[in-house]
Amino acid sequence: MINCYRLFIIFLAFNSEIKYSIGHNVLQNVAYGKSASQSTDPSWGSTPLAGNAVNGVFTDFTHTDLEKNPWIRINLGRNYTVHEVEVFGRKDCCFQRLHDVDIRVGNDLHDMHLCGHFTGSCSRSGERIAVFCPFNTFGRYVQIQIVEGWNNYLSVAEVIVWGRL
Ligand SMILES: [Ca+2]
Repeated sequence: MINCYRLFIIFLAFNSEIKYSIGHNVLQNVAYGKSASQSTDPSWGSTPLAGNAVNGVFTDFTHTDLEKNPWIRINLGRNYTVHEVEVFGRKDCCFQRLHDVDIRVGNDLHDMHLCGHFTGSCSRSGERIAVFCPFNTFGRYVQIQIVEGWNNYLSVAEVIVWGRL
């Protein structure tokens, strides 16, 4: 039952008012519509911009250039308690490119703390990586970074950050 409810939330996550509760905490997608940046833009000058990660659309995507450790970062605009981060892979192709990621949260870009790590690669299109952060994870920035391999593109369809003030 909980899983069905969560799926319903995910499909409606474009609406920043969507909430769910863990215990007494009511959580919102605090990433929706916020500022996002990525380590590089594609060298071919196309337009898969970092903001595509937080626009509520699951059929578009972000795209870096080829790098060792590409990242995408979301500036939540203020500090939030972050409970969970969900990263959705591309649906159209290349889902295996999303692999071995660290998800970090912090108040300061020079002092980011590990929320969780996903080992391996996505096995199907549009797959969701869900990471629950340690208790009392708090921060303004959320970063997803590939930490294995030498030649990586980072593409994500959407990032949902479940948090609260
Ligand atoms: Ca998107």
